[in-house]
Amino acid sequence: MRIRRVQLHTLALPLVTPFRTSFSTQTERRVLVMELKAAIDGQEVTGWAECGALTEPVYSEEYTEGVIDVTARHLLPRLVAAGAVGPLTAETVAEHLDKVVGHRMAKAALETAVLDAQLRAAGLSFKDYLGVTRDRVPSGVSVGIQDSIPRLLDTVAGYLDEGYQRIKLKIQPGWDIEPVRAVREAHPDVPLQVDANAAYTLVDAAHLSRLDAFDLLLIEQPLGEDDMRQHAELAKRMSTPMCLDESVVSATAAADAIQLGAAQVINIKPSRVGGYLEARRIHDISRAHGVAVWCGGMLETGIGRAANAALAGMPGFTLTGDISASGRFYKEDITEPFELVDGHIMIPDAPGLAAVPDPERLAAATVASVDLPL
Ligand code: NPQ
Ligand code: MG
Repeated sequence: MRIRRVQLHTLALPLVTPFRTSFSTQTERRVLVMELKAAIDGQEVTGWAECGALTEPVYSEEYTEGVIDVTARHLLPRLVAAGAVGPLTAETVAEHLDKVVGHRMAKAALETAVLDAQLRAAGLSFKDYLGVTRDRVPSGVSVGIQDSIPRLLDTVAGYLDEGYQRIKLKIQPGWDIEPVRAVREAHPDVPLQVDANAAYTLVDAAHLSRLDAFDLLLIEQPLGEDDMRQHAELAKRMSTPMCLDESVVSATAAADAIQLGAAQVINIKPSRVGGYLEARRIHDISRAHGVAVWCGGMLETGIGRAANAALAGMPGFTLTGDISASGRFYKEDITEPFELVDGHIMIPDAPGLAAVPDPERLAAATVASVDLPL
């Protein structure tokens, strides 16, 4: 393929309700959407992708302005140069970019847009590319920190009425035991898990082990991104399965976490690990070790939600993911909205990986666009 044009659009999408976690309170999602035009076997095709990075480096070290800069200066020039001398396919992108250290969310957006263009040119759906046989996946929801427990109970009840199959509660010091107890007492049988976004340290082990009383599916990322050994230590002191998110940035990190006993479950986010191909590698390694995985979310628009639904259709995704309906976060998505169907999200089977954004909605949400020099 020959890359013809790459644009990065910055979109501002208001959230239906503020989303509060231990690291931020978001009222708007500012997201980068990549539009990549390429010539493939004589066809002019457009590949779409979105980048998981937030505007601030508070979930991970990457942030939107940094993604634009590293893509323009260091990633795209290498890809174009590689395409000029040899085969450029989605499967070769990571190798062409491996001299650039880190910047996984930026790399993921490029690899994903190339993969989307490639699949469109081939008339192949991402579902078929992955060999997925399911037509839908169960849908879970991530519930932010609320102002009060009654407010939390109302919010959870609303999501259960909508049909969500699993509830994830954000926790942090001062908002953990009591909110979880209240939800468990109100819903004795609901599949329930918590996510701390690295808000605790090993000093909190005894306190965190009090969560063992609530029959949780898992506790997600209680400790720091770099605290792999400490997660293994904490896992010995809790009966609740340990799940890693921020710490698992690659297949190698996944293998380390499993070997060390730091993860009994892994939250797979394609953007966090450098793309869907590395995400598949983590799926395969985890499955080989009998470690369950599920698909995490970065408040994707329909572009990323479509691809995540296909990935979550793979056999090793045995736990319900954070692939919610578009309406969980957005009053109006930029693609055809994803709706819950009996608590499930349907897996798209159209050619390509991403859902194509509606041009009017895309333009309406776009606050800035850069045309990257080739
Ligand atoms: C997580 N996702 O699992 C992340 C955290 C998160 C659904 O909880 C803008 C973009 C704001 C991505 C806030 C969920 C975000 C964000 C929180 C991701 O840890
Ligand atoms: Mg998480």
